[in-house]
Amino acid sequence: MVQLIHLLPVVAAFIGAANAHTRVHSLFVDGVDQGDGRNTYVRLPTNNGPVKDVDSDTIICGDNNKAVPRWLDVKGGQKVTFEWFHDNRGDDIVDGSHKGPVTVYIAPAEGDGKGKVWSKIAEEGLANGKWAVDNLIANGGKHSVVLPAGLASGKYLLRAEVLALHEGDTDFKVNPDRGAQFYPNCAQIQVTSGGSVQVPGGWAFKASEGGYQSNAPGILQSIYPYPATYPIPGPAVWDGTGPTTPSVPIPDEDDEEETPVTPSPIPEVPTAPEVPTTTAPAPVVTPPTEVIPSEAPVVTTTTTVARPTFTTSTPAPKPTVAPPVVIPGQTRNQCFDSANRCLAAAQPKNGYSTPGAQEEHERAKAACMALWKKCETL
Ligand SMILES: [Cu+2]
Repeated sequence: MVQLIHLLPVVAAFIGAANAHTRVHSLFVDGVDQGDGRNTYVRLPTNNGPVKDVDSDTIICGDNNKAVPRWLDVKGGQKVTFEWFHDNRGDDIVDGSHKGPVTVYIAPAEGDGKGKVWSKIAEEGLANGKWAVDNLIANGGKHSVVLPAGLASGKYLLRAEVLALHEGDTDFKVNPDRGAQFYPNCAQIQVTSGGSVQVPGGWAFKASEGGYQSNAPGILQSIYPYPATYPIPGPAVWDGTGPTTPSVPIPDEDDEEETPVTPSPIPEVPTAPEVPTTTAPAPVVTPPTEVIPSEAPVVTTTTTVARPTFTTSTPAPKPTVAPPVVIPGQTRNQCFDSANRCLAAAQPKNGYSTPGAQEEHERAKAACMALWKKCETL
C-alpha cells in the first residue's frame, strides 16, 4: 500500500529528479509513542513529495491540510518528538542527498495556519559539518522540541519542516525542475496545562504574505561546497516567553539529547584529493548571540566548519549510478524505487559548479529514465 502511495512522487521524479522523499509518521510526548499519527493527528500529505512553490497554500501544511480526528494532549514544557519516514516506519527516512535544515513552528489551530499566525520554536541547520537532515537520518527520523512552559491552553498546529537543498542552487521560479524542496507536515495538539503565554505569531509561510521567498538566502542556496555559514530561512526562534525578537539563532532542537549521534563518514561529500588551493581558509564564524540550552550536548552554529576546500578545477566526481536494469522478480513498485534511487544517485554531488557536471547529470539521469521506461512495462 505504501508502495502505491510512492507512485506519485515517482512521477515527480521524472520531472524534477526529486525522489526518496519523507513525511511525519508519529509523535512522542516526553518519549512516549502516541501511536500512528498518519491522518489521526498528523495532517499527512497525500504523498511524500516536496512542496517547491512557495506561492502555494501547500507550503503551510502540505497538500492535505484539513482537520483529522485526534488532538494530542500535551502540556507546556513537555518534549514533543517528531518521527519521519520515507516509505515505511524505521526505513531510510529520507535520501541522504536531501541535506538541509529542520525547523518546528507553532500556531493556534483555528484558521488552519493561514496568515501570519506562526512562530518558530526550534531550528537546526548546519553545524560541525553536519546538516540537520544528516542528524535526522542518524537519529532514526526523530527530532524533538520542548514546548514553551507557559503555553496557553487550546488547540495548536505543530508544523515540522524538512528543507532539502540538493537542488537549491537553482531558483524554482527560474527552473521549476529544480529548486529547494520543502516538506511541511502539521500535527494537531491540544495544550491542557492552562498557562498564559500566547503564541506571538507574525510569520506566514506564503511568499505573497512575506514568507519564504524562492530566491532568499538559505532557500536559493548552493550547498556544495558546504557554506561556511548557513542562514536558516524564516523568522528568529521565539524563546517561548515573549514577543519574537530578531536575529537570535537558537542552535538546536535537542534532537540528539537522548540518542547521541555517532559521528559517521559523510558519503555524500566527494573525497577530492588534497589539492593545493589559493582559496583563503574559511573564516571563523561568530554569530552575534550564542544561546546554548543547558543540557544539550549538542552542536552549535558557532563552530568553524573545517571541510575540504573544493576548487572549480577539481574534476566533478562521477556519480555512482545504480545499473539501470530490471532485477528479475522485481515488482513494478520495487522497480520504480530502484529508478528513484538511481535518480538520487545521479544528483551532482557538487552542484553544477564543476565543468561538465550538468552534462554528466543529464547523462546519468537518462540512464535512470531508461530503467523507468522498463519499469512501466512490468
Ligand atoms: Cu526528495
